[in-house]
Formats: sequence, C-alpha cells, structure tokens
Amino acid sequence: MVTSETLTGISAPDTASPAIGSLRAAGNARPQLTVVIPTYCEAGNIAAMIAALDAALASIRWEVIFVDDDSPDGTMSAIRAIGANDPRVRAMRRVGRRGLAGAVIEGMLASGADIVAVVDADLQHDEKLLPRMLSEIEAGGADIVIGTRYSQSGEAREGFSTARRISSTLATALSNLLLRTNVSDPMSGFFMLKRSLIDTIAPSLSPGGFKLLLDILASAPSGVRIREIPYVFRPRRVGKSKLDGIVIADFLGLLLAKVSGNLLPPRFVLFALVGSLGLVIHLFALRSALHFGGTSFNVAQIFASFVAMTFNFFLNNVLTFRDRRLSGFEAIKGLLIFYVVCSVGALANIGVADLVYSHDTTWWRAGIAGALMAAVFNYAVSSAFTWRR
Ligand SMILES: Nc1nc2c(ncn2[C@@H]2O[C@H](COP(=O)(O)OP(=O)(O)O)[C@@H](O)[C@H]2O)c(=O)[nH]1
Ligand SMILES: [Mg+2]
Repeated sequence: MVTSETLTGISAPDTASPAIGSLRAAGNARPQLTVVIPTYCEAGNIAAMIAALDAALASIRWEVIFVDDDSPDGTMSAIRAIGANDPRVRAMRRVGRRGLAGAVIEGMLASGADIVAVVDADLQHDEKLLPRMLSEIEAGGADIVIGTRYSQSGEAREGFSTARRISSTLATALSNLLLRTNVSDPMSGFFMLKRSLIDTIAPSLSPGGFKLLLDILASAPSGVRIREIPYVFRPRRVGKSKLDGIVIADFLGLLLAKVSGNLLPPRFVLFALVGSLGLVIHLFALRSALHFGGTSFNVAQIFASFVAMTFNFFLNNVLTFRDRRLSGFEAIKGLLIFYVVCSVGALANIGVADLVYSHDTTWWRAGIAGALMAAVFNYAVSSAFTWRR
C-alpha cells in the first residue's frame, strides 16, 4: 500500500538531490534542435550518421531521435550502443507497425526542442545544411525550411536515376497545381520546421504514406513561410532503398485525399483505384470466358467476378494494406473472407441502386449510387475483417 509517508519519503529528497539539480540544469540547456531520423534496416549507417551530425552541429545544442520500426538487422542495438554514452542520442522502437510518415510524425511529437529537422539515415541528405536551416527559422524568416534537391543550375540531382528524375518532375508539377503551392521539391525528405506547427496539424496528417512534407504543406494553415535551400543529393551510402514503385500510387492517394479536403482517406482512394482496375479486369475476363469458354452468360459472369475479386485482393494486399500485408495461410484465409465481403457488397450495390432507381429513374445516377455504396461497404468491412490490425 502506498502511504503518505512513503510518498513523502520518495519526494522529500528530490528538491535537495544533486541528480535533480543537474537535471534542472540540463532542462535549462534544452536542445535547440531535434533531428528526427526514421530508420528501417540501417544498422550500417548509424555510426556514420551520428558522427556526421556531431561534426555539422558543433555550435548547436542538438539531440537526435531515431524512430525504428523494429528492423531485424540490429539497427536498434547500433543506436543504443552509442546512446548509452551520449544522451543526445535517443531512440524510439515501434513494434508491429511500418510506415515512414508515421514514424517521423511520432519522432517529431517527441522532440525536446522547439525546432525539428527530418533527415534520412542513409547520408543522402547534406547534414551540413542544418545550421543554415536552423538560423533561418531562429531568425524568424521562415516556419518551414526545405532542403531541395533541385538547384537553379540543376546540378543538385546527382543521386537520381533517369526514371526517378522524370517521375519526380511530373509529381512536383501535379502537386503544385493541385495543392496550389509553389515549392520546387515538395517530395523532399529533408526539411526543418517549428514543432508547434506539427503539434497543430498532426491530427490531419496521414501516417501511412511516404510523402510527409507534401502532406504538411497541404495541411499547414495559410500564411506559413517556406524557404528552400538547394543541396546535392548524394548516393545512398550502404543498405538498400525501401521506397519503390508503390510510392507513386501512394502519392496519388495522398494527393486526391488532400484535394478532397481530407474527406477521402488516402487508403480509401487506393482501394477505389484498385476497385476500378478490378472492373476492367472483370470485363476482360467476362469477354474472354464468353469468347473462348463457350459458357452461358451467368457462368461467365461468376467466373469473371472471381477473377476480379482475386486480382483485387492481391493488389490491395501489396498496395492498399501493405502495412498489414497477409502472407501464407493468413493470405488464403484473407482471400476467402474477401470473397464473402465482396459478395455482400454486391448485394448492397444492387439493393441501393434499386432503391434509388425507384425514386429517380436516371440509370447512371442509380448505378453510381450502388457502386459507391459497395465501395464504401467493401472498404469498411475489409479494413475491419480482411486486413484487421
Ligand atoms: N521507421 C521507418 N523508417 C523507414 C521506413 N521506410 C523507410 N524508412 C527510412 O526512411 C528513410 C528513407 O528511405 P529510403 O529507403 O532511403 O528512401 P529513398 O531515399 O527514397 O530511396 C531511410 O532512413 C529509411 O531507413 C519505415 O517503414 N519505417
Ligand atoms: Mg534514401
């Protein structure tokens, strides 16, 4: 039992304790800058990364928070080995979760400083830019400073492959158009901002994606001041890139979600895109079955439905719900549940379309209402059952 005596026993020496005294002193010397570094399988980069920060930030009080998604390669032990002797090196281990943006958001929210920077672990970003970025914000000239991979002279793209350069240029143009921003590198993973901004907008950010800066720019209140500083994007030091073609789908999902004023979650947008592709597959399978199979229309339609549902299941598994991806026996079970969910969704589709049609005989309005009902139903039930957390 906790008595008041034991409580005083614990708290009384605190005021006099030298440990607390020094904590207070450290509290006064709170860091000016928190550097947040998301990591997944970066064990080979940790020591070099911390040494690089140490050299670049010599005149600044800083801390680094690594946010690791339970990497199997010993990233966390590499961080803890250095953190044991260096209180500036902190680590957050997230279990059972994956996701770059979510990791960065959590790291930023845990920052001890009022100003936060985000840097990749692989030394592709130029940490020597950090003091300049910091003085921009501290001097009151900007709320967000972006390390941009494009310079006027264009030579800042050395670390890019041709394919990546083209898709990046297109994506930048599209996001500036749709989000009414004018930033030369809204997809940058290297930026610094006031923590208070993140405190304000964190609830409207999408933790599942890769393009956190884009999300921040789209969610920030109007009037935030943005500065860009160009730098040379270096090739990755060791380890592999975790971002692949899926990022493009992810980017489109985020963009549509933001354009709809957060009405549509990015995951639903992806689910709907996969569903639309499924419709094309369905029609293709139906046509093939009628043409080559010589079956009746009903049999061909059932066959095509299964082809489309199976296609949708596997595409959703690697795309829409990749952070909860099912494999092995779980995937077979998930597929069977998905068949059931979609069949109920189809009934909902027919029911709603029929109801709308009885009030309004415009065929396409009734058709769209039914399809929307099925999409929302399938999405909600799939999230809850097929790919439940
Ligand atoms: N915590 C966390 N970090 C991630 C995840 N995916 C990528 N990262 C980290 O995010 C940074 C950027 O990823 P990277 O693979 O270098 O992407 P690229 O530079 O676009 O090739 C690196 O520091 C990765 O370790 C993730 O799912 N969780
Ligand atoms: Mg990288």
